[in-house]
Amino acid sequence: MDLLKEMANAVIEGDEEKSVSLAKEALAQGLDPTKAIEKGFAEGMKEIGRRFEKLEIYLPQMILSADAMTAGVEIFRRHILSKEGEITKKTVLLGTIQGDVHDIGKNIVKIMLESNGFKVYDLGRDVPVLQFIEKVKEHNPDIVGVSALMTTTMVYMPKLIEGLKENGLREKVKMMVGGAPVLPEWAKEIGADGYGESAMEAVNVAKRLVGLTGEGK
Ligand code: HCB
Repeated sequence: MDLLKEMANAVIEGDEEKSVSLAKEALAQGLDPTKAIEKGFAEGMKEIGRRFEKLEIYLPQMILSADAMTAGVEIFRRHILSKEGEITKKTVLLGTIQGDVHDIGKNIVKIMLESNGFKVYDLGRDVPVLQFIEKVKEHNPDIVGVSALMTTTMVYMPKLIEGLKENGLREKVKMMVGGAPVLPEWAKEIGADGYGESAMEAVNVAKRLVGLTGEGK
């Protein structure tokens, strides 16, 4: 079986040990970490999402899969950060929005931003709108990157934008949004400056927003 498929299966089976050893094998084979995460582990996680939706699996299995993916991604994180490139001095305040504990995607975005020279202030998950606003005042970032994985929590994104406006901060920062249920049209509708479908796209968008390249939606 090809390695990427094996990685997806390790996540589907919730096999943390296997995820870790396959991540190490992928690095030994010289596989690009971004590709390995997106085409390997993340594909397994998509399948878990489908099975959960069809009630073929339940929460405990989803937790095991999440743990397996997190453990595998950690191997890549250590590898990527050990080769950190040039620092851009641009900063991103990153977090998963209020009411939402999904942070696997946000953590991947963080790794990719850091490995592309951004300094990231990671607020974690289930971050209240008010805390985002306070942290913008404290860190004065170039970009606020927000993640939401649920239709019930993505509604806090426009509330955050409103809150930034009310505090006179909206013009000072760029807003980037993402997460599985977030679509580019919706990002536009709520007045975000950028949308990332994947972590790599988020990096391109972030670069565009701070004037480093011309790419990204
Ligand atoms: Co969760 N869950 N879950 N879950 N979960 C989802 C999200 C559902 C869609 C599953 C389903 O029903 N089909 C669903 C949400 C439905 C909705 O929209 N309302 C759901 C539900 C309902 C729940 C609970 C409520 C279940 C329950 O308790 N009954 C509960 C939520 C509790 C809460 O948040 N208050 C829950 C819990 C969990 C865990 C804890 C078991 C686990 C999360 C572990 C963790 O994150 N530490 C989990 C997981 C793993 C999932 C699925 C299976 C996978 C999510 C994931 O990690 N994807 C998900 C199914 C799905 O999404 N299809 C399911 C992989 C990452 C890599 O993709 O999209 O997050 P990503 O990130 C990408 C991309 O979007 C982009 O870059 C990333 C990398 O390429 N990106 C950004 C992400 N953020 C960005 C920000 C930017 O600014 C830019 C780009």
